[in-house]
Amino acid sequence: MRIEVDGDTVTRVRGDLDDPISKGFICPKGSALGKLHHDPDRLRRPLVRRDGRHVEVSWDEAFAEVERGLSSVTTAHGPESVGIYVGNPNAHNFQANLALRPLIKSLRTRQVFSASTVDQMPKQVACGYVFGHPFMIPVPDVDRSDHLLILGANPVESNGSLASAPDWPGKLAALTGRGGRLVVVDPRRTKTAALAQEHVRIRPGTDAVLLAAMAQELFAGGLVSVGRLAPDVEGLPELEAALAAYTPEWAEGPTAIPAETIRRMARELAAAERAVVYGRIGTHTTEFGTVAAWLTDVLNLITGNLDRPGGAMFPVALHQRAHRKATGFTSGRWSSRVKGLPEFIGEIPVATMADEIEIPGTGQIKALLTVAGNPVLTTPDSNRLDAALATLEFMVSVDPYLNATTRHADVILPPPSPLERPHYDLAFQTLSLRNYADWSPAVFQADGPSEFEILVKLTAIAAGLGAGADPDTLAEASLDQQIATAVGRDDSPIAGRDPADIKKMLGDRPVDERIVDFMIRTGHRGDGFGAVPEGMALAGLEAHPHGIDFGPLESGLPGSLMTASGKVEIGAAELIGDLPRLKATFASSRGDRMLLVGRRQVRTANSWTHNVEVLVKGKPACTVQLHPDDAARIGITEGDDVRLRSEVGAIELTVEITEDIMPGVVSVPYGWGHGAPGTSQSVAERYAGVNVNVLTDSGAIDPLSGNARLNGIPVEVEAAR
Ligand SMILES: Nc1nc2c(c(=O)[nH]1)N[C@H]1C(S)=C(S)[C@@H](COP(=O)(O)OP(=O)(O)OC[C@H]3O[C@@H](n4cnc5c(=O)[nH]c(N)nc54)[C@H](O)[C@@H]3O)O[C@H]1N2
Ligand SMILES: Nc1nc2c(c(=O)[nH]1)N[C@H]1C(S)=C(S)[C@@H](COP(=O)(O)OP(=O)(O)OC[C@H]3O[C@@H](n4cnc5c(=O)[nH]c(N)nc54)[C@H](O)[C@@H]3O)O[C@H]1N2
Ligand SMILES: [Mo]
Repeated sequence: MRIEVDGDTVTRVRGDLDDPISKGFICPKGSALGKLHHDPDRLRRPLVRRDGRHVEVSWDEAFAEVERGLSSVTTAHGPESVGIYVGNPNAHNFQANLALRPLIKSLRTRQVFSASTVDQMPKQVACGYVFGHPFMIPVPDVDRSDHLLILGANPVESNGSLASAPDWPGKLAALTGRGGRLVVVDPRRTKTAALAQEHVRIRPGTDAVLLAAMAQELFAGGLVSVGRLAPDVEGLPELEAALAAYTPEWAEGPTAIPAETIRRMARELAAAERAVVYGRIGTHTTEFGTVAAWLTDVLNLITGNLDRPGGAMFPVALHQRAHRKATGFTSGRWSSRVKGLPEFIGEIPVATMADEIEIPGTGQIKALLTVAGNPVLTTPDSNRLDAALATLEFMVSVDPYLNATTRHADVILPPPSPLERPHYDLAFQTLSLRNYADWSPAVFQADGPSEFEILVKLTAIAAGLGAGADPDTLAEASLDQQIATAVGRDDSPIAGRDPADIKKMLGDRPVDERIVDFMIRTGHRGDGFGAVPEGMALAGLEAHPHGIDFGPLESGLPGSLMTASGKVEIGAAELIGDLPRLKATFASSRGDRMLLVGRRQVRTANSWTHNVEVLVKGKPACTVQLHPDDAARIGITEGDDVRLRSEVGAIELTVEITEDIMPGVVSVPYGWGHGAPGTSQSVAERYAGVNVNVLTDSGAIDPLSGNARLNGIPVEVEAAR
């Protein structure tokens, strides 16, 4: 981005035309960054709750309060009684990426929750089993594809998820412009569907059924062709056998897609020169999210499109090591206390967080940390969680806003704004449709601690070092540790080197930046601290202020596989083992109740950008969409207030009658429902909307990943009285 300033004031934000990846494309939220920075409601100083009100205090007072509150809980109930929830913005912040793992470790608790289990956990679990690592996620190589099948995603408005790229509208237009075919499967005619040659409406929650039937069609028709990877795949015969009964005729009932269409979709996919299947939120946040996530890659594999240009490919980040140890994927190393739900990637499902707070017993959560998360608006059965948070003995939030979640906190620690920290895409390079790297310096200097320092300070407090501990000392020790480990490893580019020399070569930047530099220099393109003279270091990246394009994605299998067998384990027993549940669930009609799905809107980001006027003003956005046939049947007309009722709650909002939505389905956007007592977001309060997660059921999860069902929720629809 190009950010123009006049002293302390942002005067203009534009895309960077010289950026080789974005070529100047920017989304509305990016251009509002200045407004976000200047938002008077954004917290600049820590808040502590005194006599039921939040008051500003100094950083020292705030940390002392954290130490007091946390140690009182751990002394009385042990470390297991402290929970932590980490939210989505952490993934966009390299400082949080670096600091969270040590923080969680120092808490010595298994009560670890994140937004992953209301999002991408099903894909991570599926990829964990099949490719050996939950962060080895293939992305659709849209730029070189001839046939793109999108399910349950609306990248024209969301800008792509687990598939990062600027300008999705341009990419999709280019694909169809060069004669490629775009097919979108979605119960709603989205802006993405509007660009497609074919929009297929599907009954919510049934993507796994559709994908199973498409794969079955290819097996049964002798149309499977794995190609180059054939010797590196395990489990295909088992998969074929397991899918035999999942015919298009069987799938027609559950999905509401004609068998003939399913056959044609499968055959077109197989016949295309280079094709790829890509699914997201609508596919993953369902009762069969993991199976659906797996089956998308089954289709990519059996059509010969896995790990080849135009198909599903694996990005490689600049800082990624060339050699990683293959250990395979395990889950369920422990279980949640109340419901016995298995652990995945070191955390337990956030859908059960309220259970862990409410239900007494050893290990009951008495204190909670939230870091960049707003679970009261973003996780299931919100009213219940909201009430549960009010019963905690102690709560700390690292967050720039006093909102639906943080209003329960005893201490709120606000990080600097995004313009007051440097930026490096530690997480999203590994999900990018092109290999690239970019370092953006901070625009302004922060006048409080960086988010890295805040999190390291919390780590020190949790480790018993006290609120007076110097975060730098702890962070330096962690960097020293990383250097020591690397010099001791045979496969490291700095094997056998003197740690002190390496440390010296990192110079005197802030320690979080030196950690990034260290990762880049020991990464697969790194300079190895002199071992590879033309290799990369952070300084070299900085010398390219517009970023560096390392080119299109490259094939990496089988060498990069991390499964224990070294093969693509496409027939993993855990995944095949869930097919009977799919069969049983859809053995008979599930009735004709209306089903609720979600939607995202281009000007908002989850629950937290609603306090910026330019992003919320205009026509009310938080409406329920209903098909005209349903509206007529229920007796509702445009603009009426409608009541939606699920197993767990009810909300009322204005109806928008539209042919875009499939009959039998209603769509409500998520992230809304602001203005609870004790919050201070004056703009969001005026455009409050309602919280759709009042309707989502914390008991409805995908058992393979613990992910919550956020789409395909049975609801009653009636006129509000
Ligand atoms: N019904 C339904 N529910 C959903 C979804 C859905 O589609 N439907 N989507 C799910 C998905 S995909 C996700 S990712 C989750 C998101 O769930 P969360 O991560 O819980 O929610 P966000 O709205 O992203 O909340 C971010 C919080 O971080 C704060 N924040 C913003 N920037 C920073 C920062 O730089 N540092 C810190 N410390 N805090 C910051 C904000 O003020 C806000 O309080 O919601 C999920 N919930
Ligand atoms: N503007 C904007 N951009 C965002 C965000 C945001 O809040 N606003 N959030 C970011 C985050 S955290 C994420 S994870 C991504 C998510 O990115 P996407 O997955 O692209 O986002 P959604 O708009 O939720 O798309 C889900 C689609 O699935 C459809 N759907 C619902 N149920 C089903 C089903 O059963 N089957 C099928 N096939 N379709 C179904 C819905 O109608 C909807 O169109 O977006 C990111 N980008
Ligand atoms: Mo997300």
